[in-house]
Amino acid sequence: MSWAFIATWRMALEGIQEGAKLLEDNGNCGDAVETAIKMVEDFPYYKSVGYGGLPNENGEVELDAAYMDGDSLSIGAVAGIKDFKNPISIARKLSKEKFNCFLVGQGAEEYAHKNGFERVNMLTDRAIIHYKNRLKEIKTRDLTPYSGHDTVGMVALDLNNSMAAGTSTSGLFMKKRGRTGDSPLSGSGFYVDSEIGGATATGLGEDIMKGCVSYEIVRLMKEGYTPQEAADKAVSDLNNLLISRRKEAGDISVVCINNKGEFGVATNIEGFSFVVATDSLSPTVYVCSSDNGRTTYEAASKEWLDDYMKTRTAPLELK
Ligand code: SD4
Repeated sequence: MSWAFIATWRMALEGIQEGAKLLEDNGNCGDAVETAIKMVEDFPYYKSVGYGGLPNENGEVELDAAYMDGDSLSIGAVAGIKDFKNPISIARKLSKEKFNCFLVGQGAEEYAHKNGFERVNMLTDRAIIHYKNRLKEIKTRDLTPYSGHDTVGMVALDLNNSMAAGTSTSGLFMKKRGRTGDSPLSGSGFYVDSEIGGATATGLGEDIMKGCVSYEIVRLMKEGYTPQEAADKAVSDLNNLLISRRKEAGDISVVCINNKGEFGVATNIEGFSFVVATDSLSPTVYVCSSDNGRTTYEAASKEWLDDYMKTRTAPLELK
């Protein structure tokens, strides 16, 4: 019997470390996912998840999150929710509902309020500085507002062979009010089936949604592909399809594990990082490269890791 825990981006490291302890002690995969994602949501220096997430073009932090139980296939999700501390917990609670399990905007906020979830103003002073600086840059240079995006997505397998997946994001910086990406959408931002495996995606939601890439990876694993083969095939097929039909493909990165605890990762960008822990691997950050539809990765160096935290927490000034 094995356990495994995987997540997108370096920002998941502390959460994966905590969740790995739970899984090692025979804890539940859903508790591991929720605990770990809450840690990412609560860390103010991550600009794309939870508290400290960057706002939409109106200066409002609108958050998306989802939770899926791989045993029952129950899904809960929120989109465009404002001023609640832990969207992942609201999504998990919604996954227990038979109806009305994906709520947006005001409806999600009313549900969260009624169920006693903690309210917090999620817009930090640091995010306001990013917002003001970006407004100035957009005026003076021809910048696309849609840069900077690091959704956290996680998949866990516990010692009872149960699996769960979760995502949480503030979506794209400077998005239109109400814009929703792939992260809360089943099959696109995440999918998990305890009898097969699970996957989660990060990148340009508008393009990830065109290929339902997380579901596709799980489907390929069911057909017998290893997690690494399934991830590479799903990402490179979608990337090539988008290029052939539309001449360009946005960023697409995925991580996945199967129900034996084997993992896979794929990306069409340079520098995608992920974190993985299993019963035979302590929590490790890897950095990926992509070459012709094949993804390779190596453990992040100490310099890379030091630089990551230094740049995230560096003082920020109004331009
Ligand atoms: C979105 N996929 O809202 C999210 C953003 C993201 O890494 O993943 N960033 O489109």
